[in-house]
Amino acid sequence: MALLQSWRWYGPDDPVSLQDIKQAGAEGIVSALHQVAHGEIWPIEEILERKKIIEEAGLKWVVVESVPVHEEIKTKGSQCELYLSNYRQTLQNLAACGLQVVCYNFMPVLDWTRTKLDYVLPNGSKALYFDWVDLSIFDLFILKRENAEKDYSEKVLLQVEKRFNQMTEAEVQLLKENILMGVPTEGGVTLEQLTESIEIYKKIGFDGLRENLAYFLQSIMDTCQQLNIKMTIHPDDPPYSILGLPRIASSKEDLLHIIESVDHPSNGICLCTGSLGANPDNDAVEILKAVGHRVYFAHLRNVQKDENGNFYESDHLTGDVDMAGVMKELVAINKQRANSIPFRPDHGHQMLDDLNKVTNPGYSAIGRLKGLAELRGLEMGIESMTN
Ligand code: CS2
Ligand code: MN
Repeated sequence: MALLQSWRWYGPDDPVSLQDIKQAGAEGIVSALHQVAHGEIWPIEEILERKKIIEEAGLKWVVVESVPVHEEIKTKGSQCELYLSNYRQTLQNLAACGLQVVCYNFMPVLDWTRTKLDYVLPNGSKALYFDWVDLSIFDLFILKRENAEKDYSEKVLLQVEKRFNQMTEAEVQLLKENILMGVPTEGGVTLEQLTESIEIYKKIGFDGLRENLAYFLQSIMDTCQQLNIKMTIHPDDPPYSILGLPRIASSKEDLLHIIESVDHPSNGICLCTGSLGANPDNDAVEILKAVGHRVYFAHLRNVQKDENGNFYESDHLTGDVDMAGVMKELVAINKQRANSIPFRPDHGHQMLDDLNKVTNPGYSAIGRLKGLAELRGLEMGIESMTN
């Protein structure tokens, strides 16, 4: 039984069509109702409508990514119980429609963060990029966070002023937009909201956020058990604290803590090799070996870091992540499962015709098609060596 080749589809407004996805060779669709405001209950009719569109194209909706966790839950605010009950209801509605693998993240305020969305590679294709100096420019001069300089190395601080002074106003604006941007169809946050959240999370801290995640998981586990739903937490991206915000899903130790703190088979992990790979201390193969029994979904992509910790998203098979090692392990884990583990090429380069199109950052068609093709070849190669 092979892994389940999947593809993220943002819904009918996605510039990449279901037909394109079929041509790319994926069978499974990863999708979400991005139109529903965070924290609201997903109506059954809308879930069924999305499902129908996917199935009419001859594909299958296999993972829900994401059912966003409302900030009131992450911060355990006064409305926490209301949003927990909404979350449970959404899970019930999803299960009623046959959807049983759910991805989510527990990153404060921001989802993934990059400083540049069009980093040009030597071959002319474009990739997403994270640069510490650019992040510190945002932090020190745009957000103007109190004591922010304490969080950056001397090397970064030596460059920050000079680079900032050389930037045009449009470049500053773009940097700001890139960092504040959320999931494309869900909208981002404002500087004011971010500053407010940073204050709230300062009080919560690392331990507090861990406790809030455990509380969230405990309060949904019975529902998940009844419905046979597998929750999969997406690792922090990048996998370290930024802008003074705590991060609790960044390392092997974090992920082990998460699955042990609420020790239940429904409390699972989405293995995102690209997210984890951005931290030099993380070894994706070792992490997969440690938590593999709880991995129900995988995002396969690669990153290339430089000596200062900046990174760009590299080709799927080449970069700092040992993708062959990950695939070997994933194939072995998959063999012990009743259902194939779905994986998707997480992000791809903007390349060929897509360079002239408006695409969702990281989610253009051709780069992901290439990624998926390479990954399935890798899987097939590994299978043929081990059989
Ligand atoms: C995705 C995330 O684009 C990506 O990097 O992996 O946006 C992911 O969907 C969320 O973090 C999961 O909640
Ligand atoms: Mn991912």
